[in-house]
Amino acid sequence: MEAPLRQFLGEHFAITRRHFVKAGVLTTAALAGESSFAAQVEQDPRLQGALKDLETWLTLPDDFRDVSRGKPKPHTLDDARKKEVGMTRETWKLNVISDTENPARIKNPLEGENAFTFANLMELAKDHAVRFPKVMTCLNIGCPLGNGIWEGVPLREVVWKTQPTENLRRVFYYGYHNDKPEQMFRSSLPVGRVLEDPYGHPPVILCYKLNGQWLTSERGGPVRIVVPEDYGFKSIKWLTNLVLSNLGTANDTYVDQNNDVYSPLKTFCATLTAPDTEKNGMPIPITGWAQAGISGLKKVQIWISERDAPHPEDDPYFTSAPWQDATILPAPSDYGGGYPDGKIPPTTMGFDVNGQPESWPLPLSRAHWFYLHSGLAAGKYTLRCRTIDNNGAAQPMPRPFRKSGHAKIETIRFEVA
Ligand SMILES: Nc1nc2c(c(=O)[nH]1)N[C@H]1C(S)=C(S)[C@@H](COP(=O)(O)O)O[C@H]1N2
Ligand SMILES: [Mo]
Repeated sequence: MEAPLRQFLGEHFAITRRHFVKAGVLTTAALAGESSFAAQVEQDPRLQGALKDLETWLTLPDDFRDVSRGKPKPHTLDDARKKEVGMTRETWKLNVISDTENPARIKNPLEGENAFTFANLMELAKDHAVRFPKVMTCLNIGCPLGNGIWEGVPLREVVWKTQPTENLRRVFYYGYHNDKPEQMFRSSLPVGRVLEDPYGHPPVILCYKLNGQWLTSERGGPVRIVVPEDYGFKSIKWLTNLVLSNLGTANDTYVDQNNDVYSPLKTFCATLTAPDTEKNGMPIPITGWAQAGISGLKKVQIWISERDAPHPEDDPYFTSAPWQDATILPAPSDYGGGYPDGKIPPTTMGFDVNGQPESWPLPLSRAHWFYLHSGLAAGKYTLRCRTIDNNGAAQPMPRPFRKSGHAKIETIRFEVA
């Protein structure tokens, strides 16, 4: 067995053992289970290969999938044009004003000569910069776009600079879109979420770095909003305007597209290596990723059934099926993402002073998992995988509706010859 895999298994079982000891349920059976499992992995070169091929925990900034609108997409403009329209750190300007239709009372709007610059942002960063892991996921795409460590200044620091006094209920914001109103992509938040961080979530930030590197134009640089617990549509790129408003309701572009804009990240999973045509009686390796939404990630489970086996119609989410627990990969020693040595820098939220995660899987980010099935007789089969969140809800519950974010149970058909 290769050294990294051996290390991975060693780490994994050390963590499992610690968990069992803590829970006071360490038994000789559990220990025997560990070593027989390690032996199985050792004997399965396909599983070893699949584990080795898994993407690193952090995605390289250039490997994120892109969800950019605009004709042309703003990040494709040439450097001279970017400079002209404020899409460089040297020329970036943010206007923070009161909404003309639903005015909030503010004493010090930031616009024109008084607009907020990148130098102003770096000044605030000295005292207020934070960084935290977050998976970027589109509400309308069934797969995370990438997992990163986002760095920035809490948005409230800039809101306070305007000296708001009353009638401020909502903050809405948009970015550069070729100066064409019909291309604007806008998002918004209740001011309370900007001013305070509920449930242990990191703050909403004006983000300027991803994985320790300046935010690229494609990722929304020089500055984008990042909302830790929400889907991607809240994290506006090429930010240019913040509007402080007394509007009492959401006015996101996504509202007009029949989306549930009050829906934070869901917990769900899918496969990366899935069976296709398998050999009779041979072990079947399965790997995948899982997203830990606002209710965390307790388990990933898989279920393989004979293709045409009947299932009760009143159980659309297969809750009565014999699901089996998969193994969630432990924290890696190399987080990837372009960090030197794959190490997490100090003072990253969710990690301790030594760069070790305070919990695992980390909330609002991505994890990987695997399962080794011992083998099946010839026939046609269906594989499904699902997550269980920390409240015990099995995917796609507790929020199964499509327009509040993807959570459908993945279904893979395969054959054993
Ligand atoms: N200005 C602007 N910001 C935007 C978008 C956009 O089209 N324009 N797309 C949003 C959507 S719907 C998603 S899912 C995320 C995707 O982030 P990414 O392109 O960095 O992966 O960006 C969001 N921010
Ligand atoms: Mo999106």
